[in-house]
Order: sequence, then C-alpha cells, then structure tokens
Amino acid sequence: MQQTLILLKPDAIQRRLIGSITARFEQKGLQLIGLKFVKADRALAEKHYAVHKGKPFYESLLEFLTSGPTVAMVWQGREAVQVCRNLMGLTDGAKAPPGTIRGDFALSVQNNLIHGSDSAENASLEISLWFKPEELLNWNIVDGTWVS
Ligand code: DGI
Repeated sequence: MQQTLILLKPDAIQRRLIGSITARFEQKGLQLIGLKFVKADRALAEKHYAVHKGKPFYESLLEFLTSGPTVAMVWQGREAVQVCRNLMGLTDGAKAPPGTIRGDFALSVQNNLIHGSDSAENASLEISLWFKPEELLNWNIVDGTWVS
C-alpha cells in the first residue's frame, strides 16, 4: 500500500472546491488517513518547494502557498502516488485534459489548485513535513477488498 501527500492549495479553498476535489479521491477508492487545515508559513513552504529554489517563479510560488489556508491530506492505496497524479492532471491547467481535476477546474499554471507528491520517496518526505506520525490514522476500510 502506498501513501501520498495531497495539498488543496489556497486557490482551491478560496474557490470553495474542497468538496468537489476531495470527492474524486474518495470515489476512486483511495483511503484518507490524514487530514488537516493548515496555513503554511514561509519555512514550511520553503521546505516543501525546495526543489524549485532559484527558478523564476519560486518567490511567487511561496507567496501563493502561504497566502491562505490549505487542506493537507494523506491518501493511501494501491499505486497511490501515480493514481493521484493521474487524477490531478498536468501542471498547467490550460493543458490538463478534461476529466482531471486541473483539466476541469484550473486554467493557470501557478494557481492550479492541488499538489500531489511525484514519487514514493518524495511522498514520505513531504508527509513528514506536513504531518506528525500520530496524526495519521490506521483504520479498517470495510470495502477495501472490493476496491483494490
Ligand atoms: O507537481 P506539479 O505541481 O504538477 O508541478 P511542479 O512540481 O513542476 O511545480 C510545482 C508548482 O510550481 C506547480 O504546481 C506550479 C508552479 N510552477 C511550475 N512550473 C511553473 C510554475 N509556476 C509558474 N508561474 N511558471 C512555471 O513555469
């Protein structure tokens, strides 16, 4: 079973899309094991986007991520990292195919609603940035054998 970090970024909250986006992960069959409402500070945003340090859009990306609350979630399931990336769609909302979250709800490159870890290794790093171990819940999902 794989775990991945999903963030609903400040534009998703401002646009009242928390429910519509979260529904897609539930409907796919993934299991939610961590959930919180967080206003990231600069230090957290810097760690989260460390890989982009030095790029022209870095400062604006940090400003965006710290501009308001985010919903941080950990989803678990078979191939959860790639499954979530597929549900999200391409980074640029204008290029993301219809049927994906960004394809259906986003037009911008930066304000693209959602973050999802891009590898299992990054997922475990990012989960540890946003969650304490005791904030992740191990619970028995009753239809698990039907879904995966
Ligand atoms: O994993 P993704 O979020 O799909 O994309 P990423 O890890 O390459 O980039 C992280 C975020 O940085 C992305 O969601 C939006 C922003 N970004 C990436 N490339 C550009 C960008 N923002 C601007 N303004 N211009 C870019 O070229």
